[in-house]
Amino acid sequence: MDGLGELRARYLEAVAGAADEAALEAVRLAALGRKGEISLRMRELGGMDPAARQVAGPALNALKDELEAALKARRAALADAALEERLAAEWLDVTLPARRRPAGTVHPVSQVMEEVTAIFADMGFAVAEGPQIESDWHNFDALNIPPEHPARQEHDTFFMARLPGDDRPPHVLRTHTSPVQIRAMAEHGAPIRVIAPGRVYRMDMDQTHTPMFHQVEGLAIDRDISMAHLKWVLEEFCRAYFEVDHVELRFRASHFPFTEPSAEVDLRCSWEGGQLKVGEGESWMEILGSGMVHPKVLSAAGVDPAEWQGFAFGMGIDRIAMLKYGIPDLRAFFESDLRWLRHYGFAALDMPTLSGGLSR
Ligand code: 2NM
Repeated sequence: MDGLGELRARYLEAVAGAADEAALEAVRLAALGRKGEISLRMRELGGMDPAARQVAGPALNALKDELEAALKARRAALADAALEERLAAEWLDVTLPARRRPAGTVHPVSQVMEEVTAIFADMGFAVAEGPQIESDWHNFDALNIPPEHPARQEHDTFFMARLPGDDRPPHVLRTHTSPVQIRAMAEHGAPIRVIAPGRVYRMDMDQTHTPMFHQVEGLAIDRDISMAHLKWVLEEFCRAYFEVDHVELRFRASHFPFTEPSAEVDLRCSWEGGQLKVGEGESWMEILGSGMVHPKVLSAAGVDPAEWQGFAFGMGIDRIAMLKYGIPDLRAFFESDLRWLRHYGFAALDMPTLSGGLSR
């Protein structure tokens, strides 16, 4: 039978060159399948004269056996290679730590700012930012604090130096983040829902005051925002922040130039054994100031008070950080003592979310 040598060389080469199982199966079908080249040759044996068949039959059978053996060997080699590749790719040292711990930690103030932001973001508040060196107008006048107002003295303001001959009011280190809300209203108009977290400055330094501290203020303006909305938002905030199911707030009438009416807000708590428990007990702890934004403040920010109204509130971040994380001394906050930071700091990369638990 002619051409068997060529046939053998061609198929053995095809088997050796098959890159995967599918290619190998295609080679098998082409040679030994029902309509395969070798199968067809075997079917032709019946029409040969006996002498020729005596030679061709065994030769074809031998070729078929050889090819089948080659296919089997190649199939095994491909399977071995695939397994080796998986073992190499999926190799894992289970003794390694899951994640290398960064040497630095997140400062409690940064942690609390992230927590507060996550809580208010969930209620639809965006974060607004503004300059720490503020104009006298944004920090005071726009907030219904005119030059002769006693609140100006109470704010213990840091003033920037003026050039000789410049008799405009000097810029100030912002004494609260309220000017940020003025800028946000002036820029975006109403309706608006923002919080303004950040650094503020007052010339004060004792056991409970540092000249730089942190505040977060909130603002919600729409056509029909009321004190009832304020109460719900603050309750929701306290529940989420202190990670308890129940809180009770007490609103005490107060006075701020930028809100009317104004209220200071206390949170029910107990201090048994020096340990703070929120939502139970007989003590009240003041946590923030709030009120309905004064019509003059809305006007100053370019929002028409005949059409819009809303609430605002402000609280100290450093203090609520101390409360939640049991930090006794405020002044240690800003000393950059590495031992203190390691003790009170939070794992970097562990960002607080409402779904994952704010502080774990
Ligand atoms: C407070 C208390 C009450 C306040 C007011 C405003 C603004 F800009 F909308 F008028 N921002 N924050 C506010 C109101 C702040 O802190 C104790």
